[in-house]
Amino acid sequence: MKSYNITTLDDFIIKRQKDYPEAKGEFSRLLHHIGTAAKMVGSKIRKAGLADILGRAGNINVQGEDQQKLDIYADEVFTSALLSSGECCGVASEENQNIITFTHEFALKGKYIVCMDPLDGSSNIDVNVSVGTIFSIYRRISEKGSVVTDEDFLQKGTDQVAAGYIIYGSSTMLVYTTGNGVNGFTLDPSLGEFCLSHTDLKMPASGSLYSVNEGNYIKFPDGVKKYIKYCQERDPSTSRPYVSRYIGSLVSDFHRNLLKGGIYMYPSSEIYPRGKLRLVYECNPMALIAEQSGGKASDGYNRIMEIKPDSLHQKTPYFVGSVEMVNRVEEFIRLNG
Ligand code: P6P
Repeated sequence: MKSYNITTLDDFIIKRQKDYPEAKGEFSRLLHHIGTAAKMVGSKIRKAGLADILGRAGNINVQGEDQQKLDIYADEVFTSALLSSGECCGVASEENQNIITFTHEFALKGKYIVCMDPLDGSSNIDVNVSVGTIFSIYRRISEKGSVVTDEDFLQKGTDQVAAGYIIYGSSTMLVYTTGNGVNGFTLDPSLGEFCLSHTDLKMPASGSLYSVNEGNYIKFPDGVKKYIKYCQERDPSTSRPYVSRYIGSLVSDFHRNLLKGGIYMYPSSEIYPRGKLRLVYECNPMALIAEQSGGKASDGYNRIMEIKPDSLHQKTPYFVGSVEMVNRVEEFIRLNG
C-alpha cells in the first residue's frame, strides 16, 4: 500500500516538543498561531489583485516608506495572532515606531516576545513579485507578569529562541529554526496545512549567485566594489563570473541562496550610511537561519548576531549567505575598507 507520509507543521512542532522535556507547549502554541497568521496573509496576498487591498494605504511608516495596505493588514493579523496565542507579551514590528505591549492578563503571563517584519518587500506586491514575513522570538527578560519594555526587544541575536520567515511566492512556504537545524514547510492549499517539504536545510558552503542592488554600485565602499568586480571576473575554477540575481525582497533572495548557495548584500552607501536593513527584525532572524543551516551573516566586519542593538529600528550593513562567499567579501572589505 502506498504510504503518504505527510508531516504537518503542527505534527512537527509537537514531535519536536518531545525533544524538550521542559517544554510545556507554550512555544508550540506560539508557533502554531504564527502559522495560522501566515495562512491568512498568504490568502489575502493571493487575491491582492482582486480585493481592494493593493496599493498605498496613504500612510508613511516609521521608515519613511509608503505603507502598503497589505503591510498594515499583515501587521494587524500577525499582531492579533501573537496576542491570541497567550504566549507572547509584546511585539516589535517594522510598521510601528514603538513596541506593542500586550496588557491583557492572559498575555502578561507570556514568556516570549516577537520581533517581526510583517511584510518585507511589500513594494513588490503591486507587480506580483514574491514577498515575505520575517519573525524572531526571544524569551522576555523583564519580570513575568509585568508590561514588557524596550529592553526585552534589544537583545543580541544570539539570544533568539527561534526565527523564521514565510515566503509568499509560487508557493507559500514557512521556514524556521529553534536552534536545532532549519526546516521548511510548504502550504498545501487543498489541506490548508503547512506540510514538511524541506527537511534539515543546509546552505551550500559556496555558490555562484550574488544579490545586490547594483544601482548603488558607485556609492558602495571600495571593498564591496572590488568584491562585485571579483564576482564578475571569469574564473571557471571558482564558477565565476557569478550570476547576478536581485529580486528586491530579502526573503526571496535569501531563500534562493539558502537552497542553491549564494550571497545577499546590502552594504552601507551614501544613501544608507548604516545600510538599509534593520538589525532587530530583518538581519538577526535571517542570520540565525543562515548560521543554523551552515551559512554566515555579518556587517562586513562582525558576526551580526553579536551586535547589541541600541534601538528598535537600528540599521546595519548586511552580508548573508554561503560561508565561503561571506568570508570572501569580508576579506575584500578588510583589505580595502
Ligand atoms: P532596494 C525591502 O524593502 C527590503 O527591505 C528588502 O527586502 C530588499 O532586499 C531591499 O529592501 C531592497 O532595497 O534599495 O534595493 O530597493
